[in-house]
Amino acid sequence: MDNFLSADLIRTRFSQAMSAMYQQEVPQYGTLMQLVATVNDRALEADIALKDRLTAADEIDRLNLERHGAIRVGTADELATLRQLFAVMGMHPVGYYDLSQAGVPVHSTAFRPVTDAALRRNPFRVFTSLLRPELIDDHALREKAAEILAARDIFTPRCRALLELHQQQGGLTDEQATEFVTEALETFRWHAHSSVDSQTYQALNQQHRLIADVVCFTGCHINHLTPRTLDIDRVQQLMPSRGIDPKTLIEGPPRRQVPILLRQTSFKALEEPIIFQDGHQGTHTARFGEIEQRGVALTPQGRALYDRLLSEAGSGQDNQQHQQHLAAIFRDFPDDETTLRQQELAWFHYRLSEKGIATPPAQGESLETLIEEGRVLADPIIYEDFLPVSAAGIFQSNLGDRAQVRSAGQASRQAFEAALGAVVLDEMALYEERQQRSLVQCGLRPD
Ligand code: OOG
Ligand code: NI
Repeated sequence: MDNFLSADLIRTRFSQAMSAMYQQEVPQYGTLMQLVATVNDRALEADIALKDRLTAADEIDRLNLERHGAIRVGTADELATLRQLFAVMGMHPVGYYDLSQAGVPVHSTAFRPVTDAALRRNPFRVFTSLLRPELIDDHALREKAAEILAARDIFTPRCRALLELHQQQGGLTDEQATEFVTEALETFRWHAHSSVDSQTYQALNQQHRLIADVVCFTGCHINHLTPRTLDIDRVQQLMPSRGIDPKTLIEGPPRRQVPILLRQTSFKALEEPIIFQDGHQGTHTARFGEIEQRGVALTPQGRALYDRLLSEAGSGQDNQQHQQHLAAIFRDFPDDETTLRQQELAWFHYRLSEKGIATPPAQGESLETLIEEGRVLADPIIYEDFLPVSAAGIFQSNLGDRAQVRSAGQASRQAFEAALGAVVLDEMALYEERQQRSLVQCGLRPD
């Protein structure tokens, strides 16, 4: 049916509406956005080749838009309904992240677009965590949390109705999509009124800050949004000059010639006033701002090397020292596209050059020869997912001194998928498929 709005467009409208709402709710996030825009402009001025590349790829206009956000939910029903809500926007659950290993009582997935075309239009993703109440060790408190969660509905009735309509019709008209975005946004709005009394809040907060964050409100407020920066080191350095308090370390790999995976940093969550059911006033700390810089996606071999080097590098107390140390350790990770490709450490998208279109690959010609002759071009496939160690670092930076490291729970992908009502897609399989398809499109048979 042609009169339905595309999922890509609904996603774009939704991410823009979310951005506008969040900038209003958290003015410091607006300040971060401005800083990012300034640093991006300067990076483009300083690097004409980069500017040309982004212009050619049609990315300049979308440069300062958010690349991801994050939420935390409390029940299987909430997670399953979110899956339907994000599906309307062409976002599907990819990957399973177990954060209990890092002392955070949640497990997570990322709702994101999966096809080349959808990612090119708008790669907006939402990192979505489900609370694991079995990690609350006080039995009575666990029951109480379950009771509070069972009594709330984080979706508006109209949002639920539109989800049903979408299922019946197979899409939404322009008008319905507009209404859908407005209604869906309500789920992610901040509530200055907690849905519990101050005592319950304190008890849950004592167990773990995240438990209070998930259980004590009537929605699953967006807890951060994350624009793309072209120079994360620079933004990290400049944050204090704009009155922004950054987390100590930039997470992920070091700065490199060929960026890999994902580098992230954030400012620390703000202490915000809230009012409890019993009229008492208090504060809650959940919302922050983050920035990210993405590089090429790694194959399983590449990822294994990354994980090994990262754990070898360990953590640090000072960002500059940590980055130097990381850079030294990561000398063992090849840093040019040709080697990354030939050693099958990273995924690439292949396409025919003009020369290749004029003289298409013939049977028996090897990919290497075609690339050497300039008939086939290889572009890095950008990493679209998240990194559990980095995510844990972001969580931890907001849990404060009182955050005790809890006993690690067992990873429970099956339980997560049962709650979700679907299996999560395998990110490696998605990257591999995209690479294979590009080879087929070049007239090459993938091996
Ligand atoms: C999510 C933290 C993880 C990321 O970018 O790795 C994350 C949260 O605090 O809910 O957003
Ligand atoms: Ni994030």
